[in-house]
Amino acid sequence: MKRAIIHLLATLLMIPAWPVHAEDGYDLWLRYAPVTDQTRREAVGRILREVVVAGGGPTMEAIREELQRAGQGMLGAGLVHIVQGEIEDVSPGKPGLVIGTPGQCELVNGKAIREALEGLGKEGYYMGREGNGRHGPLVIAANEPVGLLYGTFHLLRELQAHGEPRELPLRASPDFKYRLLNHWDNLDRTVERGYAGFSIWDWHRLPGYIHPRYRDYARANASVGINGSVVTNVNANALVLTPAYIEKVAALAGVFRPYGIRIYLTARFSAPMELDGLDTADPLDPGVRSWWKEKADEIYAAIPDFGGFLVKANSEGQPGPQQYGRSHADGANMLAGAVASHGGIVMWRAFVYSADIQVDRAKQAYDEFVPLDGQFRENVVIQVKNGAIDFQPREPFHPLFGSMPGTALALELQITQEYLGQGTSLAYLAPLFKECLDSDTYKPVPGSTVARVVDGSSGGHDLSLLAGVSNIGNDRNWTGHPFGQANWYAFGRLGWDHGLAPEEIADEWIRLTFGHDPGVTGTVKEIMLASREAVVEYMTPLGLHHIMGWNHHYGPAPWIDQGRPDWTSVYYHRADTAGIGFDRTVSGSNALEQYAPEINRMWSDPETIPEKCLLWFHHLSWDHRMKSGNTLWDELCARYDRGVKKARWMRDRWKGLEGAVDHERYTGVLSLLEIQAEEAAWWRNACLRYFQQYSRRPFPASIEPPGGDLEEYRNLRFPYAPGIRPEW
Ligand code: BDP
Repeated sequence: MKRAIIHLLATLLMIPAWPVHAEDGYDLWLRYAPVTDQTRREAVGRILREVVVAGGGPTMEAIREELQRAGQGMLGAGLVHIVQGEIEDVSPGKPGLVIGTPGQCELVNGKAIREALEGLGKEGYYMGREGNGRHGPLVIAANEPVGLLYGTFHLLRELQAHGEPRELPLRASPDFKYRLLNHWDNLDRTVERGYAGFSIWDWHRLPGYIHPRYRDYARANASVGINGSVVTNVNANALVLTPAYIEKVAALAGVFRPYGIRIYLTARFSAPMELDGLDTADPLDPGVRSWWKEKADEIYAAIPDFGGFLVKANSEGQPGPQQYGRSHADGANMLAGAVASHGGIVMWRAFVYSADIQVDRAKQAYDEFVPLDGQFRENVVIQVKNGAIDFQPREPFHPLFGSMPGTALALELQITQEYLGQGTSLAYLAPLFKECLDSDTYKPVPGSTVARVVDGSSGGHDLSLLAGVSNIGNDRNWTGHPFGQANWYAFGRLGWDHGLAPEEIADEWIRLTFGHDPGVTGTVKEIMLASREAVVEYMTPLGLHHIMGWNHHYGPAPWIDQGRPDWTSVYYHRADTAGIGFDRTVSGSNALEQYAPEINRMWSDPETIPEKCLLWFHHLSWDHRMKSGNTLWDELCARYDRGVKKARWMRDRWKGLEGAVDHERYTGVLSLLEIQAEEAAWWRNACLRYFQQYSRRPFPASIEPPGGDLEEYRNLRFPYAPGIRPEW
């Protein structure tokens, strides 16, 4: 009966009574769910019912389409009227929203709006009421159509999350010029470190078949401000540079273009040899140089707005200039020369280390790159991971930030959860991203945060870039774990505005994804905000790092002591009967000298270093006294145990949402949280039992005694774990 009444009401109001399709996550944060609250509905209706989108072209078309889709979803079919043209074309009455550039639209061509657009560049936008009054139509103005697209998505986000734009008038422009997803997708559709199925790029059927997903991918990215996509793995395959693949890439670029997204490729350094039989890939060889120049010309002929190349060279077995006695600068500059006249860039990765060099792995990138500062061409950016080891659950910021003032440095974050529970764990990563962005490098002066080094404001170069290793695959919900979507979302939002707080981003995402029920939003937010720290605690508390499973990186394996030393776990935790941790002070590897003196001083002292990074930099006795009064051993136990309890708490909090969240997502997330709680206990038990062999101390009575059998844990094998690198 109740259902019948709702249905009747919904028909009268012309809104669907329940989603036409199940909440399978495909729509991401662009669900445009029916607005049922009457006041909100009226507010949204006032804006979206009559809209003028001035001017034509593919981006304007995309804007119209999005508004149509949004209006239809939020208000109901047939209730939105979107016209292309000028204000007079709207009938009857006044439009609620006018969108245009000064060149396209009389209404936004006034002095005030033109002034407001100054300094906003190509991508920025202005949003306000006409004449700044309270009742005039809402206006979105920008210098270029792509700015209008961003403004439109901003408005739609506000309407979905809050029913109205909260801040008017508003001027916005992005903090980083390039905001790129890096897909580690292979041409055979496997995804390195991918936990959401196979690659979304259906290379075999491209260019003829354009999967509808490509467009939705572009929409989703544009909606959070992402403006570029590197579609291939950094462990690159030269084949993507052949004519057949260039045609496929061009087809994707065509889908992305209206959404302001440029396409980029990874360049395999040895491609001239592999594809055309050159006998060298030496970057100073004239034949090699013209090969790349011609290759770039060929790509640009097919894709005029091609973004450029991302390169992993002389790292983990990838070819590079050092094979020919040349430097990273020689290699990067050669490629940069090939794309420069087309406006392209080269992103050269600083993720380099070698087992043959007897130097702490954490120091190697700095040692190799700092001497090259100032030698890179203007269209080169050095892409640096957030930390000096490898995307661990917690890392101190990379010492390269602030140390190369003459070079543009990009920040590379990992959205895919290779080291944070992969496809089974809820770990909201905005706090991790922010922790790095907000870290003060003290170089050249206090206040030079990583964000300011990267956005160029503390160094003054304009090539600024934020990269995120994508967590997207062809799973119906894009990211495998439904909460993985929040990390994609947060990455985009921070790329646009690195001042946003993780709480704010979570709040937005939850409203867009689960609606406005305060019981739901509050609980989900609490879970999300606790999640990353929970993962750190049950995996690698107090600055431990790199103690995960071999190759697949799934689960704990602090016992790994065979194979390449810098890929073992014992290399990093250094547990022995005397204590635990990696001494990176002056008495050890002295990695601390790569940081500013202020930091070096503070972190060199176990009493003044933040405890969260303690064992990253110090080897301390098991009886070392912690701030809590505990010994180090007891504290380690307490943290591992707390992490497990937090994971269970997350699961239990979620259980409280039964009935308040749709059944499909409720049960799906619950099963994953059950798995996560079990995995948390696995981590704690395996690590504490392993370390106890060295600490030779009992588990404190305050923790749940770690169960399990160390031998059994050691013998677990996961030969087909997703995302694995089969050749390792
Ligand atoms: C490591 C991954 C490996 C990547 C490498 C990279 O395990 O699969 O190829 O990073 O960033 O964390 O190049």
